Amino acid sequence: MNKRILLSLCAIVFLFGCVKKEDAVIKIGIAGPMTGDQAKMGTDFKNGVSLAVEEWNARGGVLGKKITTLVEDDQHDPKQAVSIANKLVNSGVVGVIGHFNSSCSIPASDVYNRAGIPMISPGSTNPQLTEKGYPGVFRVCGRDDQQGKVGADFVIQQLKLKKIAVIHDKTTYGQGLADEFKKFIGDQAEIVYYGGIVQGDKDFKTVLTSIKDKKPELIYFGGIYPEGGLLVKQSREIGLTVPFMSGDGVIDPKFIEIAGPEAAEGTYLTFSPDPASIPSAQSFIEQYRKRYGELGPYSIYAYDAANIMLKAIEAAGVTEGKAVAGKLHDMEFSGALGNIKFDAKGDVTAAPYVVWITTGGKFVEHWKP
Ligand code: ABU
Repeated sequence: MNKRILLSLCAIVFLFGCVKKEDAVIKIGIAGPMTGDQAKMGTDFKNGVSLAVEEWNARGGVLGKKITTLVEDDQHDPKQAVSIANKLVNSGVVGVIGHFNSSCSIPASDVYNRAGIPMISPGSTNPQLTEKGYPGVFRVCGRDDQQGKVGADFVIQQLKLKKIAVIHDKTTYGQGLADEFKKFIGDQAEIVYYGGIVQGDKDFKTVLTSIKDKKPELIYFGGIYPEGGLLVKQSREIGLTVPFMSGDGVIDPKFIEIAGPEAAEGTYLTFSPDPASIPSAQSFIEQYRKRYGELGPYSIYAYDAANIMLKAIEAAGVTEGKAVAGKLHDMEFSGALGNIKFDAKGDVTAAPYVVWITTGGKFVEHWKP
């Protein structure tokens, strides 16, 4: 055999080996903020997905193959999100669970859509994510036009307030949620202040002092817990004692830790009902606590998102994105959160937001619309 034929044979054997190795496992991407001030959210995602994948692997995997996860950190930065989306696509993932921030999920969804890889976000609530009409984009959480309405209804119908200040963090999620809340308040109350802060800033006393002068009865914040905690803490420090209200980006124990339990007392937050009262969630809660400690707000959403993705792959009988997305659209899934069905856009058909209150250093369900 001459040298050239031998080299060609070696190349074929090498390539065949690579392909075989790629096909030996099914890869699922996990994307979110794994480092930085929102790392708690990324960690909750990773834990929830990992638990689901361990359970599937203990039952033999999916389509006869073991499942592995590739975890990527978007640092809640849209550019980084696009970069890691490309990295996940090039690494051969067949589906992605992520991202957390709407400002990351939305640009990353362009990448996954081009590659034909389905994504399920456990926690991105900005409406734009599913309004693009991508067939492979899903979320298991609700939307900000739903939670913004519940927040506004609570303030008007329950608290009967007439003067409200609205702050946001200028992000897709934060400003979007603040605008939804403001839209649903409409002319039912006076918005005495509306403005943005910069995510990552640490001193908000100047803006809080301007707000104090306007004498609002409540401050609504669209944003995430690092800034939410500081805003509440610093408002108390300048003698601004009116209640705060925010959304699902703030409902994490980190908020209470940053604000301090005394300052956080009485803060209202919109989020889904407590999984502790959902019968189908009990086994997940027990297993998660044993493995990782107390679950975060989106741990159970990440767990359900992973199970849904794997059930769709199993039902499709292949990992090809179009077939999997078709199953995601067609099937009804029974998860830890209960039954989940996606509509034509990739949103869940039911998103029951309620109002929680922070009391005694804990979050407690407070009002149901
Ligand atoms: N929904 C909570 C914050 C994440 C996001 O939608 O940006």
